[in-house]
Amino acid sequence: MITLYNAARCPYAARARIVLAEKGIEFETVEIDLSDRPAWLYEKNPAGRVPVVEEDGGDPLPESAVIMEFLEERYPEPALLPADPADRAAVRLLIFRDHDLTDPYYAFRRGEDGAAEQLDAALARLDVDLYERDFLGGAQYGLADIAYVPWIIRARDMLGVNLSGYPSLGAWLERVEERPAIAAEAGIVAAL
Ligand SMILES: N[C@@H](CCC(=O)N[C@@H](CS)C(=O)NCC(=O)O)C(=O)O
Repeated sequence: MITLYNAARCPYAARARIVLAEKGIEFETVEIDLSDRPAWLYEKNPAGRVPVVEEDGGDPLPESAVIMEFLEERYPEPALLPADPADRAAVRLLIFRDHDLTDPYYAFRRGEDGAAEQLDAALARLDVDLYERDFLGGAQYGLADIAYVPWIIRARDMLGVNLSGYPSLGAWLERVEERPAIAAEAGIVAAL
C-alpha cells in the first residue's frame, strides 16, 4: 500500500494523484493543512512540502518529478514514458524546465508587474509545441502532460486565464480532460 501526503490545492501533489489514478494504484491519502502543517511532515520531507509518497515499510519520497518516475518504474503499466530513450529524455527535459511555466504562473498569481506578459509567452510556447504534436511528450499521452496540466487547469479555473488565444493548448486540454484521471483533477480544482 502507498500513502500519499497530499494537499488538494497543490499542483505538485496533483502530479502524484494523476499518475496513481492512471495506473490504478490503490493508495491512502493523508491530507495536510499547509497553513498549519504537522511537525512530523519535516521528518518525511525536510522541506516540509507535499507531495510525499511512502510505501509500507519504505522511506518517504518527496519531489513530484521523482515521485512520478518512481511510480512509473514501480508500476510500469500502463507506460507513461515513451519507449525510445531520446523521447524519454525529451519528456524529462520538459519536466526539468517546468519553471518556464510555473515561474510566470506564480508571478501572475501574485499580481507582479509584467507577469501577464510572461505567462502569455509561456502559454504561447506550449501552444506552438502542441500545434506540432498531440501531446507534450510526443504522439502519446504521458508524464510530460501530467507534469504540466495541473497548472493549466488552475490557470483557467482559478486565475481566470482565457485559453481561447492558445487553440492548440486548449484542444490538448480538452483531449486530456477526457481521461478520468485528469477530469478528477479538474473536479478537485472546481471544489477548492
Ligand atoms: N519541488 C516540489 C515542490 C512542492 C511544493 O512546493 N509544494 C507546496 C504546495 S503546492 C508546499 O508544500 N508548500 C509548502 C511550503 O512551501 O512551505 C515538488 O515538485 O514536489
